[in-house]
Amino acid sequence: MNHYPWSAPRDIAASEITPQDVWRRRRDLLQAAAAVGLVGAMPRVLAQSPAGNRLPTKPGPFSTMERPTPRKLITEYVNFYEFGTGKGDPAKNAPQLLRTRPWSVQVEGEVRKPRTFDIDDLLKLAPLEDRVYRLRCVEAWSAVVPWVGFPLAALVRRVEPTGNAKFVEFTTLADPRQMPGQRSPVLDWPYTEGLRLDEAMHPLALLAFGLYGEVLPNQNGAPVRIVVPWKYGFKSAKSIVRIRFVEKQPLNSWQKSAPHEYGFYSNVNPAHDHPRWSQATERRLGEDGLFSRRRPTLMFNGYAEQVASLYAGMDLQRFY
Ligand SMILES: Nc1nc2c(c(=O)[nH]1)N[C@H]1C(S)=C(S)[C@@H](COP(=O)(O)O)O[C@H]1N2
Ligand SMILES: [Mo]
Repeated sequence: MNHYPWSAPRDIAASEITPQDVWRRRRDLLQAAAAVGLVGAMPRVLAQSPAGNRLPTKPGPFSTMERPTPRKLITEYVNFYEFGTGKGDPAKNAPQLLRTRPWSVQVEGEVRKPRTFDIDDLLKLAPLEDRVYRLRCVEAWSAVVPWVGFPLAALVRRVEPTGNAKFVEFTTLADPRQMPGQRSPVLDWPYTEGLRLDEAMHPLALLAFGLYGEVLPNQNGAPVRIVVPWKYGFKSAKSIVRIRFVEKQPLNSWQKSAPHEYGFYSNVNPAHDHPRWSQATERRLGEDGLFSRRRPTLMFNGYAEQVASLYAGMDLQRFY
């Protein structure tokens, strides 16, 4: 069903329509594209992606058939305020400053089996999948990113939430020595984000370890981040060290810094403007230029078919 006057590119569970060999070919194409991205990039980017950074993956469901944004743009036009507020700052700073091993992720709170995962154990918790998702920043730009990860639900099930677990809070590393952005109070550090438990369990929500078939570049949230494709990019916390199951709706960093601008849900909603700008359209990274058209922003970033039922009966103007 299409709720919008324009014809939306519909996401189809690719596993439903593409046999394995088509998937394989598509993945090979992605890998070739990644290689081209590397060839065209600076040596610094090459250094970030030595051979051996490849992750073993299998094709996952739900991928968009849209063309992925070039790797160079995905890795060099980035928001990661821990490394500076400029779009180029994270690519400049994070590769040298962030140490991603050893790394552990503490899973705690309202769960029967709390556990601290070493990152390399966490990586092995479920098979890694290729999933190409759109990413929509609240700043009205978007990208198509070939992520590598597995459903967040796999981790949630492993720790067995109790009946009191209603929300999940994600926390990014706090270390001003590695993260120079944390030396200024641009946000209330550490960066935190939250999801309702059923949102976290949705099969689209991803725990991501890589992109373009390789280990995540530091600036994109290494060694592990959240990806929630139907919400604005900022819901997808990077470089996380803690996942906590709680009963009360947690505050997130953006709500704390500007409560009238950012709510808890932060679903992509073209009908709900940011107080300072419209959310009706977006610019796709890589499509800049004199004649490039802005794209209409789609409800739930184009994932309405999969996620709208999570919000049935809710006033999405109020719960933004
Ligand atoms: N810890 C942390 N996570 C973060 C951010 C941040 O500043 N710090 N920025 C968010 C925003 S605003 C966006 S749009 C996405 C961007 O992810 P990408 O740059 O890897 O595409 O990361 C999100 N996760
Ligand atoms: Mo963003």
